[in-house]
Amino acid sequence: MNARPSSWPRRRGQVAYALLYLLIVAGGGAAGFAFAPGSPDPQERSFTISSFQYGYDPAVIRVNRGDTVRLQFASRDVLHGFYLEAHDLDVAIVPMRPAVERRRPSQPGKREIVEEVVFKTEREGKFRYRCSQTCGFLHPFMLGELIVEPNRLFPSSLGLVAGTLLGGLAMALLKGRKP
Ligand SMILES: [Cu+2]
Repeated sequence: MNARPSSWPRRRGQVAYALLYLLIVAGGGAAGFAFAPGSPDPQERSFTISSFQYGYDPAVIRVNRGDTVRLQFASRDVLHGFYLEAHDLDVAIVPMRPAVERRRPSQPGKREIVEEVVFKTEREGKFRYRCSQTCGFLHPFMLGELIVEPNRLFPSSLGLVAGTLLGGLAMALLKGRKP
């Protein structure tokens, strides 16, 4: 009746260690999630995109998924364009004029004059923007990037990494204490 395999207590100890380890890792992830900087709520973000030969300022826009993005445009020199990948958005920017001509590539021929372009970020990822008006020699290199980050996922993964390290450290210490 009392025929437990001799490895049983040791194995139970290993299971306890594994559970403790998982707990620490999960705790790190949860802490990263809870202490994520900034508001988890979608925000309204405004940018003025200044275009010039041959680039954009800012060249990189970072927002979170769910944010409402308001874009205004300016040109410092000649006629430029702003074509944003995957957003059905193409804008013609005339120098010295705050209003731009907005086109939707999905609806050719339809144009509207607007003071700003507003959209909600629904997909995370990197979306390039580029000039759509031939503006000179280096026009093809006139590029920028809209980066839509997932809300709070990044801090959570940092927490997971920290938890994994802490867990490993705790395991090493516990093992070291055993005879
Ligand atoms: Cu250009």
